[in-house]
Amino acid sequence: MTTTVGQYLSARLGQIGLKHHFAVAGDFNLILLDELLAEGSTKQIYSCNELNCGYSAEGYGRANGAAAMVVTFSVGALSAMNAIGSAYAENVPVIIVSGAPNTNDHGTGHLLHHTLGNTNYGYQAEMMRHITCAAEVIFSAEHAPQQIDNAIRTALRERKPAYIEIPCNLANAACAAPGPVSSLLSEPAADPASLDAALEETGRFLYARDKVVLLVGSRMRASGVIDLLPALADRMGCAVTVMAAAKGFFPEDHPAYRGVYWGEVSSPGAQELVESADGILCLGPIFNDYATVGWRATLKPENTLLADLHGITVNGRVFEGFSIRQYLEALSARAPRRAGSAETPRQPLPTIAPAPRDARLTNDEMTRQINTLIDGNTTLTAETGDSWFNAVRMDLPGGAKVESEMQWGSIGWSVPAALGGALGAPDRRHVLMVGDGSFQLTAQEVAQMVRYELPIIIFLVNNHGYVIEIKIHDGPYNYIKNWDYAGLIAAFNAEDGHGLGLRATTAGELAGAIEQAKANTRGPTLIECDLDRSDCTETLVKWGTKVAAANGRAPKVN
Ligand code: DPX
Repeated sequence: MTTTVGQYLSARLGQIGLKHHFAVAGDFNLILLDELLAEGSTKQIYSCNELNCGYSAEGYGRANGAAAMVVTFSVGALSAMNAIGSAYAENVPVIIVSGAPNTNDHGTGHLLHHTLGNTNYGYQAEMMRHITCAAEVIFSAEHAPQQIDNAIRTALRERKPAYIEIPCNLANAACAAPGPVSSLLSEPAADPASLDAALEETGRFLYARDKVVLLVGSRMRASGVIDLLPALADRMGCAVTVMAAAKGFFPEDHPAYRGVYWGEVSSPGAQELVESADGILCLGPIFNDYATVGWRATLKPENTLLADLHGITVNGRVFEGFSIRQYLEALSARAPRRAGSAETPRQPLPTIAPAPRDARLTNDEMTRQINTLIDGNTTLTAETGDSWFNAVRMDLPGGAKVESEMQWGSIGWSVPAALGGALGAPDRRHVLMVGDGSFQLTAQEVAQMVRYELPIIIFLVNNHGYVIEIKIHDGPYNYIKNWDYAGLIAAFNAEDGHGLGLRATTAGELAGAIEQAKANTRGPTLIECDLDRSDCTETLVKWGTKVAAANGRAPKVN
């Protein structure tokens, strides 16, 4: 039984649970795209450019566990690299497939279009190796199945992107047909001795502590066991905090929830709770400069148990040979009750009083109104900028999800990522908060939301510049050309779209626009929220000052 290389790939993508793949056409991938369409396990979704294609796949992978995208050689793939860097940094398994030169052109001295103008065509794979966990360059149909499987399996296990390069004359070449998918999806069994030793050491750590707190980090998204956390918290009886990048990873209406731990810009009470605890179970954290508020919020190693995707560090020892899923599943059945921290009650978030309808729109009022829109079935995507801080200060119902990109932090990510998220989780409401500066990078992807009739509600925060940068370090480079953001939607609709572009300058206009957005089910609604440039969250100002100080440290002189 045979198939073609392209159809083999297509079948595998369907078998791992994808319903869509993202693509931008180019002559090195056209036959591959034909093969994907012919096999038909996944629907082909088109992007305006390869950067957006990558971010869309990254957003889809967050919602759906994995994603795939197809680009053309060099001009496509090199554009996609920023997004693949994002998938790497944020632990999202995105399979990036690039069309490539005909096998007969390798090693012949033939000079090809879309290349650097020299005759070694291996450079793209070399570059991709740095930002993927597996990079497979296919040179024969015979070996393609194993190479495709290796890339997909590695991506799913490592929770990182993987690269597959398919020459344009091999996409429809015959190869063996795919068998059952089990080996790609199955997790290697845990090493029982190591897991048992890790649990014993965890027990020793926990029994020796009076005040234990769970601290949930953003790498838990990749663990696939976020849903296990409430049961673990119930068993241990302790308080739970989340890091800013993991906002929404623990139900905020759960009695154990105590808010976001983010050093000096934590939710009320969360900093004292975490920093006074003598046992902090850090689950999938990323302690970078932003998360530590410029290296100020660093936890004492002797007080922490660090559980990462493939092992734990506790009491000065490293245990590996199991996944965080296997560890947390076992811990949920064995963890001792450690209720000390639960005695500290949750401190309420500052409330924002509703503004009069004719009052000038403020950042507070905008955030208050967006917060009321979010129900337990909403995914809120928050772009880099003050949108992070606005998302973090929201009071969310259980079931609400937040997506942000705090490790990679590439502005423009959120527009395509929200599109991918909406395709990956079509039954949820999708809300996006994006600043004007970020929007200008990837704005054209709203046209694809129109095309695919995705009812994403976009809050375009027009605060007239790169406000987070203004707070970190001001200069003329932080001021941007204003656009008629709401007016763009008419252009994107053209003759057949159902997008809606609205503008709010008062509290009442915003409330009216949100009602219109809820009723618009056949396309995106972009609500341009006009704010003063000086109007931002207090936490951004406080955090920005500390991060600026960390950036500004003088070089060490020996
Ligand atoms: C930059 C950032 O308007 O949001 O809330 O006004 O800050 P705020 P905007 O979207 O502005 C974003 C801007 C310019 N960062 O303040 S965060 C530097 C940067 C980056 N990514 C890329 N280029 C530059 N983060 C791709």
